[in-house]
Amino acid sequence: MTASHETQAQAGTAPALDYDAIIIGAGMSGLYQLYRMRELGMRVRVLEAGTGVGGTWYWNRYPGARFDSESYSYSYSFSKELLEEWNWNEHFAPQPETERYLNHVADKFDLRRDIQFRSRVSAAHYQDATRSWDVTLENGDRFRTRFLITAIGPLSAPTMPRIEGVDSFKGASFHTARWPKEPVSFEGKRVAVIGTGATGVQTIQEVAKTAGHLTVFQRTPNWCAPLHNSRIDAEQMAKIKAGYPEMFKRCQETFACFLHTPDPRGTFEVTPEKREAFFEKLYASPGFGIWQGNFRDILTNPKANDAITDFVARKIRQRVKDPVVAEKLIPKNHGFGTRRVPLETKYYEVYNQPNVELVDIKEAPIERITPNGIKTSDREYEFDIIIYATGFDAITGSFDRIDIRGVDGLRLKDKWKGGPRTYLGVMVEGFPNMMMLMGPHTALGNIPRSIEYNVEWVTSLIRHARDHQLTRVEATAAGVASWTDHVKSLGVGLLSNEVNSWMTGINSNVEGKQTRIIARYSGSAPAYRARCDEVAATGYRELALA
Ligand code: NA7
Repeated sequence: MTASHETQAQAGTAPALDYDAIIIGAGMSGLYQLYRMRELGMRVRVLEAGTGVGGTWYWNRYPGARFDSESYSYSYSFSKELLEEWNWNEHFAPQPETERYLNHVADKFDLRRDIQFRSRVSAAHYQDATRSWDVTLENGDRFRTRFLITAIGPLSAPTMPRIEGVDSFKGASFHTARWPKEPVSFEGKRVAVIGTGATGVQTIQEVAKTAGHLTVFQRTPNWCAPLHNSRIDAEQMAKIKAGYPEMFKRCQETFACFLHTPDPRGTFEVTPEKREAFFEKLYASPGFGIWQGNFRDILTNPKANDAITDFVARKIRQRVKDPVVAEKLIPKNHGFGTRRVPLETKYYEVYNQPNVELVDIKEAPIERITPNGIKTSDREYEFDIIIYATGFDAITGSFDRIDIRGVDGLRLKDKWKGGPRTYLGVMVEGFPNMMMLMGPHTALGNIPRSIEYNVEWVTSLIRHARDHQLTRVEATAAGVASWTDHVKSLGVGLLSNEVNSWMTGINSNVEGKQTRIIARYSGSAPAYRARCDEVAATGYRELALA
């Protein structure tokens, strides 16, 4: 709080607001929210921990980082001009291209002048007397704002493994989500990668190209499928541009806003030959089709799931020469698609290379990181570089890392003990004037598509508040209970909710995150939008407005 706030508060006059809205985060959500808030003519500030824009695509600059969704389906769709002028070079763009894109967006719409970099928010406390939020940065600076919009990302709180000795390693070590901006050479180096999720897979296949020796420490293998990336030439890009209206319309209609949507047929409604041919076609096609465009029941019917699981296991056995290594790479504790499917480019072939070794740490657990490398129950390995691809405290983790307190000082972290409770994934009872973008219980799916909808809904709500001179906007207990129950009921019968992963809120490296929760909305994106639209159309009657 500034001195003037205190003086005004003491004098009993209305306390000054520094801003109408503060947005935390300058990733894809934060940038677009800023753009929309400016249209409302509001005083708005984005507080960003990094030194540049891009969020996920700013922090995750590890080798091999790239989209698993088609680049063009990942673009913002709100500006025709932006769509017209931006050319993607690859069907699945690498991180530097996406970071360039988001910088281009920031420049084009002159967004930077309202973004404050190197500004990590440590606390946000609601003051009911003034119907405002006091937002504190790590450096102690404080700002007062009417609305607080969190654009902090579902996968942005990286977690290091809880292994003894992590700080004792004398070589270079990096978490993939905190990768340095300077290039890191693996040429001739002894490199370790811990973690084989979507990030680990992308990292491993890239590092294996140049490392002197690469050792992969795998706790749980994942079911990976080929990405089939390729370049986009000028002619193709022109075609993609001409097809944008249709493509974005399609994304609005599909289940999770991807270009791919479940095949209406059930797995066993076709002959075994047709089924095999369909799986083959999906395996040979680019992107998430094999996961998102498969038979409609593969993620709900265990027998159907077995069929695709068996198919992908056979592929792994064909691709990996050493049958012992192949078996280690085949997941045994979950079926295909029940965790996020990493998309890969010659990932399995990496294990045929003489410079690559797979260590199954379920068989020989890591005991400690030593000054020279990694000690398992089997032996000690020496390394020059250790890469931690150990993931994130997902979905609620980025909220937990900020001291967010609502009415009567209630901590959000305490409110969400046992799992998040939200209204439409956007608001929380007891935390007035706080809106979450890509928060728990929203439709994630193809993230930019969901972001655009989320931002537009929040913008409309704030416009409504402004137009009706409302200064306090809060979810009700009944609204939260009903939405949370709805989200939970949608999760019943989904095989992915019976498996440990970041999608079910599990993180072995975080205290208190060992019990599965329903963290995500798993209904269809069109149904989510219909529900949110209905709330807006009735003048937000389900909210407590004052
Ligand atoms: P993930 O998918 O959570 O993967 C993390 C990996 O790290 C996973 O293989 C973990 O094994 C492994 N891990 C985590 N902690 C340890 C310890 N302590 N010891 C050994 N291995 C460990 O994170 P990603 O970054 O790959 O991907 C997250 C999402 O970002 C991704 O799905 C995309 O949507 C973008 P585990 O499976 O827990 O046994």
